[in-house]
Amino acid sequence: MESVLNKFLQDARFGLGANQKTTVVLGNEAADLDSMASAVTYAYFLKRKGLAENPVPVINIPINDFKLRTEAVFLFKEAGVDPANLISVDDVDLDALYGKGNLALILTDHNKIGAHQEKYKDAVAGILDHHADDGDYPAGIDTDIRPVGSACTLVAERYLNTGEDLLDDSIATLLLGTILLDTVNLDVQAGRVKPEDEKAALALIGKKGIDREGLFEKLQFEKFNVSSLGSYDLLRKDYKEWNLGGKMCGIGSVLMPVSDWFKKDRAIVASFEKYRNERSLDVLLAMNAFTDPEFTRNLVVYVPDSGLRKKLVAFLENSDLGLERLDTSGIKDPEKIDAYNQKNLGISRKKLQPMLKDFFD
Ligand SMILES: [Mn+2]
Repeated sequence: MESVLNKFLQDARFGLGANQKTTVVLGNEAADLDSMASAVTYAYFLKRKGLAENPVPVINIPINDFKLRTEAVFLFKEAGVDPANLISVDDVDLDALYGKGNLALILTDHNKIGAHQEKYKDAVAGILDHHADDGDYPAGIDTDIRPVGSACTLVAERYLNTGEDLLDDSIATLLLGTILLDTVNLDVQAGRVKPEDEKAALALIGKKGIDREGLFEKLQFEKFNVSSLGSYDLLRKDYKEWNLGGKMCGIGSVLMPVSDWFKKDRAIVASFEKYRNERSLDVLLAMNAFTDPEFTRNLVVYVPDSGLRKKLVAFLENSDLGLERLDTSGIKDPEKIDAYNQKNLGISRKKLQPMLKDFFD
């Protein structure tokens, strides 16, 4: 499938400049699939319908972070869109556009502009969203804020109502895939789906003959498929850090067995050191969780300071975590890192953090 969206995105990028009116269609700062797919498909709709001046869809994260959203990488490719064509917030000079009075913003998948973009608030000209209405936008603008399961449902309705001629396989795949993922395949038990989502999704399936179950299963799989990511990206995909009693402590949550990770990256100690050094951490942990076939947790502890390492390891080994040492002999510099199977499955990052705080205090 070669998508019409590629040419649209290339033209939009080519036409970027501060001296012409630009309608930036912007998803939220978490930039999940819904934010990205709704911005791209809605901007294209506005363009083809002549409903906005020079609409440009913008992904609200650095483009380097796009690959961490593995389900989005999959769905855009499945829809025939080359991810290299996507326009990120780093590609657009919002300050310059705003400064020249040439910026109009249409928000999708959020209705309160992100903290970093608050200075452009009075440029918000339209909103398409399914979150609770904060009412924090200019009065009198065009909004459609309804509590449906996916912002893509609101976009799909527009195509189905007044733009069916524009609804090709690519756009239908992006919209349907996102609606299915957001509503857990329209499952009422999951509590996300609303009648509007079901109506839009079934209309897309009926018109385009898309394999609903196949698409949903692939999306669910790809969401948790981190095999394409290197150690650096695995660590940062779902990462949190804290200052605990004066020590900087970071914990990455990684959806992969430590044994697989060691096989994938034999220089994993160097990867941990690079990540730790960049963030000036004293302690870098990885909490690995996976189902194989039973739910399992592993823990990796990396502390370069040998005195601190000795104390922390003793604390963790004597805690309720239920740690069993894992073999590190297959990797480079195995003596510099500690890896465990964590038998107490009830201790997640949320629970480990206060335990560490007590230790460092
Ligand atoms: Mn959403």
